[in-house]
Amino acid sequence: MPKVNIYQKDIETLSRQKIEEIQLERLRHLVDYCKKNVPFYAKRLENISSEKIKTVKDIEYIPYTTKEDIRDNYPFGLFGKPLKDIVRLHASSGTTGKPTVVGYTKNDLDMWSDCVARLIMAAGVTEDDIIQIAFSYGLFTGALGLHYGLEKIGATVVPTSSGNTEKQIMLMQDFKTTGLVSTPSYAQHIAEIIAEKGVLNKLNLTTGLFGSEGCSEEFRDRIEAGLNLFATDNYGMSELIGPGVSGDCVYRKGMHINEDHFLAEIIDPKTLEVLPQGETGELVVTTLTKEGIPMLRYRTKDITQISYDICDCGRTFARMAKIKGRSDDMLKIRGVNVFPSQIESVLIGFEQISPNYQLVLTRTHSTDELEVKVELADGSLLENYTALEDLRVKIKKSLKNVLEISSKVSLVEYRSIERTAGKAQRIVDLRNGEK
Ligand code: DLL
Repeated sequence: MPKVNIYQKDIETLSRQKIEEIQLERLRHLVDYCKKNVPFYAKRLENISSEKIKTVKDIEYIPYTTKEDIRDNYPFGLFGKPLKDIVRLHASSGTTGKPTVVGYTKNDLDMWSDCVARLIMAAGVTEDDIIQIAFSYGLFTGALGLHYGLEKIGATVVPTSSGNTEKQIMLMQDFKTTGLVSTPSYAQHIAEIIAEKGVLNKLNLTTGLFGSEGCSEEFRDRIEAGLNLFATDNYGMSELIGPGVSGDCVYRKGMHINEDHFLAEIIDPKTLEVLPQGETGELVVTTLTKEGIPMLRYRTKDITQISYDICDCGRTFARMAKIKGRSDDMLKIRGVNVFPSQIESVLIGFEQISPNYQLVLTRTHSTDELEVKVELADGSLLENYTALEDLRVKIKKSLKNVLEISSKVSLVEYRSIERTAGKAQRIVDLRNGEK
């Protein structure tokens, strides 16, 4: 049987000029497609035609699309194809109200699995790998997205889904699983149980394909040590396709964006102006080839920066830095902007605590208070009040240095912060009623 070669060297090493030519052609087609097939866009783009788009930069004529636009057109109002051409639906659950529904045509599913396949090959996965998918299967795009990409390159997929950690570990041993797909926080939880059982030396893990939530480099180092594997990060979101938008190559110097399918911009989330190359801001993405629910300049709310330099791996597709946070997750505390990822980077530096933490925000007499709850790594310090207090003060000082505001630090017992098999809930904002 011929081997599938998803590493499309001819595409992944195109010159910047060629990439932009492809993007321009696809963008112009997309504008026509959206105007013809999506009444919402027909109205929005009344004064814009594809002829007006002469360079990729002319994308700036097009208004942004937001999550609210998708919600307002619930469930299928932004679809570019009738339901008879839609072969799959997924949805992401928001904190409130109706989910955001997305639809895929057959072509979309092909494109999706190609994009994921490219990223996982760049991360070092091959057809010889046995990969356990510990994302929840269902409306969430993570599990099926990775599933089809992995099958496409011929890897052996073990669809364990999330949860049932003991069984995950048993199967890892019995099947000699080489790769794990999960959120970083669930990977860390699996690592904790492996340590308790003392079975790390019985595992064959080599690669972690982690994504769907933030993970600092320091947290990644912990996971790597706990699972004895090489951890990579990949990024995506339901509205754009699911996983498959960008991912680490083995150099891990930023996640390569599949630029022939996704056109990325960075904007200032306040002024909404497009920022010059290299600056940090909100990621805005246009889906260049998606048919089911095409997105023009979708505001992701994710904060990152993009580099257009050629990577050491030879790929020319632009790379986005690890997500710093979400613009709507950014905590404004006593006038200072605080990203949970900054706090995580500080906490991870302390060996005596586990990487599980929670940020609790309260307001007393109009003043915001931040409590950082951190878990002790084990019970060894529990009776030693001097050592505990010493640790608490050290963490508090380090946080103050980085955040420039003071916070309350509470040390809590190991395992007292709830674990999830999906995305971790790190922020508890009680300032205007719990979020
Ligand atoms: O989480 C898609 C996905 C699944 C990506 C599996 C990677 C792996 P949603 O549930 O719609 O889709 O959530 C999208 O998750 O806007 C980010 O805030 C966050 N996110 C996704 N990947 C990363 C990442 C999937 N690698 C939202 N680092 C996005 C940080 C991430 N945050």
